[in-house]
Amino acid sequence: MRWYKESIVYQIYPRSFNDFNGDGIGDIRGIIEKLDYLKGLGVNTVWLSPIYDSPLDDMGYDISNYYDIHKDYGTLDDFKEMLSKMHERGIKLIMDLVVNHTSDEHPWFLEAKKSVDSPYHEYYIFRKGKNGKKPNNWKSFFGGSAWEYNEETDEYFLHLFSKRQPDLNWENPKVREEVKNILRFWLDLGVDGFRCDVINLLSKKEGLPNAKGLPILGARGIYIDGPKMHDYLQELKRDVFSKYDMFTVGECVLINSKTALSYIEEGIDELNMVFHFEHMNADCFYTKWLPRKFKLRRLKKPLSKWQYDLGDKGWNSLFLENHDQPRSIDRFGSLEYRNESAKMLATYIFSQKGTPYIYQGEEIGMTNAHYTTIEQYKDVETLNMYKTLRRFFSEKKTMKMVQRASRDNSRTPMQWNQNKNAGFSEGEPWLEVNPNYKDINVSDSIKDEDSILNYYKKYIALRKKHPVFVFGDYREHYPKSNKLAYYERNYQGKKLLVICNFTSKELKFNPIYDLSKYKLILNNYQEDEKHLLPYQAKIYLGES
Ligand code: ISL
Ligand code: CA
Repeated sequence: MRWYKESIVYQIYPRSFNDFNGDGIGDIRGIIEKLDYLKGLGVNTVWLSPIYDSPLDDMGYDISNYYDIHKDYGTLDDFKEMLSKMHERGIKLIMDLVVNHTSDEHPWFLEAKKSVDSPYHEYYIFRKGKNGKKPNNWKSFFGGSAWEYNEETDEYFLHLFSKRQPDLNWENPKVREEVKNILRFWLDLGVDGFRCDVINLLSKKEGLPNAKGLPILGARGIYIDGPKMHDYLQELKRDVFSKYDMFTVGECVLINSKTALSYIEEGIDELNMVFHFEHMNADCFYTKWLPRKFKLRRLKKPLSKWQYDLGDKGWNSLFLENHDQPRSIDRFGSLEYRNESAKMLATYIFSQKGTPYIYQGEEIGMTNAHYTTIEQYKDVETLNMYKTLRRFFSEKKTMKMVQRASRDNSRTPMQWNQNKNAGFSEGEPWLEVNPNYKDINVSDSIKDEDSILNYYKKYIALRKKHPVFVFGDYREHYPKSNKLAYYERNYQGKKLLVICNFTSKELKFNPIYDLSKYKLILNNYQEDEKHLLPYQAKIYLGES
């Protein structure tokens, strides 16, 4: 099966995409309205962030009913209509599968916490405290301990994310059967695959031993890529995945390429690809909350490593943005050269070997929210971190950190046009629209020949035309440069040269090849000089 290799995925964050009924919240009918837009862009797969029933403590990554749609987004019938209209347009749909944890309002958990005798008690991970303390030293990804006290049973339960997201007990075969049923339900409706949320956290080491060393990093092998990961994934593959024409992309926190291959290597195929985050440290230390200056080498090095390590053994996923990450222009490009740098970043990331994932708004060069007061933010992680940081830093310093790192940076409503609320909603948007929508929006981008959006369209069309974009192998030049990104791709006698200037200055470089023998097939400037202009990106095609 290779269609996932030829996929160009567009991620929709439904709450912020398009509001049809004017209640300020994006919805399924809003998505249906924009399918022709997506078709026009040229994407052929959509990944939809969670739309299931949920109290929305973590904006849907806390599910209370896996078999129904949240009323904010519509009904199951709306969903079926959307899916068939996607398929009519040749667009596949992958759903978000969130099964490391549920919501604390899921009926399983409501039962589980009542009594140790409840059949659902074993669905979750409850433990007695140790000498009046928590069961172990595990930390939540959202800050603080990963344990919360449950009075009814005088125990603690595990939550690797917010305390309203209790972790499921994958040791329990009943839990695994429940998950398979959920998968079958959506696959039987015609869904084409899953993005599997924090999938490498499913297995917790027996005895739940303390993590050693740094918080979270020290959890490798304990609750990150734990001992039974392969057993669980093999079982899902055997009983479900292998029975459908579908693909999976596993979101894997703190994973390296070697461990990734143990899941995705062709022949193993427990997952088809993973999202890793090593390149997201290009401007921070392991977490966005510990910032450092962006250096191109820190972006290129991990990405190239994954290109080489996966080689022809495994398939990469290519992204710079998603609903958890601030906008890439603010991080790796330039607000001053917004148009040029957005095009350059797309050229750089999506021309590597793997499946491109475009996050909504990335294709028009949307930028960070930069709200000025904490009340404007809605994301649970942001609000938790704000409280924690405020204990150590001034309001001003804390807000600066929030403005840089918050997940709401990429969750502001999609900017469709210059009308009220950027055309996202007739009502009061659930999260404030970025005021720059007058300058940055879809409608103006469609009309402007030179827009980021039209560059994306050209780029996608090229990618579809030349198989070397999809299947070519990867070789990097000037790996040490902090200014220039340059790599080539080779396939069946064709060679692509991808050349990007990551600086705001003109840049001289030695092109290695005689460029007069190559055809310039993409350029984010009209000019074609020997040197590169600020944030210039070029792609050449020639014979190997
Ligand atoms: O976004 C992060 C921190 O700012 C990441 O650590 C993130 O929490 C991690 O990549 C897991 O993300 C996924 O699972 C979370 C959910 O909040 C994220 O939105 C989701 O992408 C829990 O389900
Ligand atoms: Ca709505």
